[in-house]
Amino acid sequence: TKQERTFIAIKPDGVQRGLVSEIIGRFEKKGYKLVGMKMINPTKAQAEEHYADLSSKPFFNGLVKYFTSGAVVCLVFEGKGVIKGGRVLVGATNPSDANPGSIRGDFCVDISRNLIHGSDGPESAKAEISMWFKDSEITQWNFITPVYE
Ligand code: DAT
Ligand code: MG
Repeated sequence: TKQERTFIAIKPDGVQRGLVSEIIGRFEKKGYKLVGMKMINPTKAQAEEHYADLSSKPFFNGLVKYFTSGAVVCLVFEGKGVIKGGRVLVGATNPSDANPGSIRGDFCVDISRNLIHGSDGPESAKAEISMWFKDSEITQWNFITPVYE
């Protein structure tokens, strides 16, 4: 059966604070399968498209500026329940509400510097993966001993 996929991005503050391996490691150790990974400098147009749903918000310009302020690591993880489970690893949008043990709960304090993006549902996951990755950039590989059926 085809496994669910989600789009995760480590935002510029995550890269600059040396949290790339910590963040990828949490997803890997949970048992999600890394099938896409690249580092980019997002353009303003990409940031605006990625956050298009929020274009009417007062924080939109600041959000786009933040997202384009440095290198971002784009990731695709695959696995059972990975969209919802990935959001649990990420934690609440506002780091003040994020539980300890979550990435935002453990490593940040400011909603406008919250380290990481994770798709919030099946539609956004599909749209975000196809926005940030070409099909040829998703790499197929198999577990010899599956961590789930
Ligand atoms: P999430 O990233 O948890 O999916 P979201 O999709 O509602 O949250 O918003 C996208 C990003 O926008 C979020 O990670 C940080 C920023 N943001 C959201 N609400 C904000 C607010 N009230 N003030 C400043 N930035 C905000
Ligand atoms: Mg969101």
